[in-house]
Amino acid sequence: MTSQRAIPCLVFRGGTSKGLYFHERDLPVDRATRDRVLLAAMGSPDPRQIDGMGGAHPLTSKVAVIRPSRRPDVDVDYLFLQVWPDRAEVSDSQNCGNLLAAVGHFALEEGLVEARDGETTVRIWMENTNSVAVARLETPQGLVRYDGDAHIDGVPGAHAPVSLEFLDVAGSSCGALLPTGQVRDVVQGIAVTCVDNGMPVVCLRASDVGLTGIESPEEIEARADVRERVEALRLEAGALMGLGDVTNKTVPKISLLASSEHGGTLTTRTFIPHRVHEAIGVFGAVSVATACLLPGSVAADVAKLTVATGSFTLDVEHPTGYFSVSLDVTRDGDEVRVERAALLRTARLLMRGEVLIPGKLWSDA
Ligand code: NQM
Repeated sequence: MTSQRAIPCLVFRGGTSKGLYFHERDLPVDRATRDRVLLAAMGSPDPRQIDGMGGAHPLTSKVAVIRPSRRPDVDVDYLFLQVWPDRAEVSDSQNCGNLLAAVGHFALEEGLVEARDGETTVRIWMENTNSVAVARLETPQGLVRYDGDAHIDGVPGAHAPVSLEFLDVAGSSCGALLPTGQVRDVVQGIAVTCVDNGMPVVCLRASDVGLTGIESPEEIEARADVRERVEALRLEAGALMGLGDVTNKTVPKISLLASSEHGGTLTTRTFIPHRVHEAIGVFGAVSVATACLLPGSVAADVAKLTVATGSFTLDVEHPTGYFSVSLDVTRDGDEVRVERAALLRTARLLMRGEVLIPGKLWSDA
């Protein structure tokens, strides 16, 4: 007899993040109970998450909840939940393209989708943003392959690639690619471009908050003046973007832009929203890359891009390297449409088993 409750769970690194992956059927149906259970599984609220599986950073305190889909042409539904390390909060207000990178692997490992010999395509409904992602994985002899030659910046070594493709993520959280209706706004006296191509992001020049844009995340986090300024700007921009009071939301992200340091399109330092990302999120990178293609945007100014229509690969630099985003762009007058976004990630199954939580958290419900 144990006072703990065991919940089946897989742990994956997805892209540059790490999280717990659950079948929806294994979690409480009641939302408040589910959130209590996930907080306990991660060890929140506690900045060190010492009594749980969380890694004391938002990038390693993430959850994916997966179920077979009832939608036509979709294999599985994926709900992303951000478990705050230091607050008793679980948020579904954003999507996560990094955990998404391992959703296809989970579906195959758990028998939700049958692997083909060679390559398997998994179609994923992203519940946070009501949009579809297509993941393509290597599956020689019907087995998920993890080893390989693909490297992504922010992750040591090389692994099997997973390609991700999105056909329509514009405005998926805010309702429009340009949520304020303008390509440029002034917020707290600073020129910004608010964009949502899968992730609500506010783009501004790093120099406008007193940075060069190539500081390390630690250096930026040490600057209380910058953190306060960015948060004040975020609260105002969030309301302008139609997201309401974003005090307890993880969106919008704030991406500080500067000219490319290593030959890429431009360089970024991104608040997610209170810590500074060691790299950049997947949809964060797609949104910043998209902003670079919008004439008149702050990002286009920084990137100094002359944009036409067609297919582009933009290299978004970040603190640990760069993130390449391929975009297919069409244009109707001044209106730019991103018809397709594609990128490469890697993912790895780290553990399968059961996560244990104090039993009374669930049975008391
Ligand atoms: O933007 C961090 C991450 C993310 C989210 C964040 C992400 C995305 O790197 O799609 O992947 O911005 O909260 O996991």
